[in-house]
Amino acid sequence: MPKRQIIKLPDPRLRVKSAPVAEVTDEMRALLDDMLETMYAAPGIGLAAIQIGVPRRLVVIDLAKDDELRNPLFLINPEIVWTSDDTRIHEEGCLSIPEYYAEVERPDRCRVRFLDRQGVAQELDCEGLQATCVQHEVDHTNGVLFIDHLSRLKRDRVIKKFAKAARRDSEGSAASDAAEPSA
Ligand code: GNR
Ligand code: NI
Repeated sequence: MPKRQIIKLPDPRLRVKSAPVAEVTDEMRALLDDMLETMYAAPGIGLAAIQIGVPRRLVVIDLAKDDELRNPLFLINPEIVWTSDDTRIHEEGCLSIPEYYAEVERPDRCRVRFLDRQGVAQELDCEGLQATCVQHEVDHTNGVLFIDHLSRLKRDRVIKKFAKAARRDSEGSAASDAAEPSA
């Protein structure tokens, strides 16, 4: 089960709407296992397939703390079918937007409908951190990032910062390529 590379802002693939999975096959289960390993290694509490560049509606979540047993949740074709009117504010981060954190207000509770690893339809009522995480991941399957829930000023500032860093990185590698043509 190899670990995969996590794509980062401003990679345009993060804005793609992922396609539903037609059937839960061994290939899909292998992909879920890769996602889980990638998420644990990062480390993170959730990961959507698009974050490893695969535009499929697949999500893994594990909210267990370091000293607790692993408790992975696999969501295939997740769909939020109900949200509460009451909200909560949580400081969110994203493995695709490293080292940036901001408070996001979302419904405190939600119900998510999905297929499990065996392809069986399930519904799960979520609240608190689990509800926040499920909504964050379902957003990813729709090409939506947590920064889209911030003010335009804050969002534009983050996007600019990451675009600039990406430019700097590519210029840096171009410069070192030129400096060491034989390497
Ligand atoms: O690891 C993660 N932590 C987190 C914290 C608050 C709200 C959402 C998250 S999800 C994030 C991993 C990630 O980027 N998933 O898409
Ligand atoms: Ni994320």
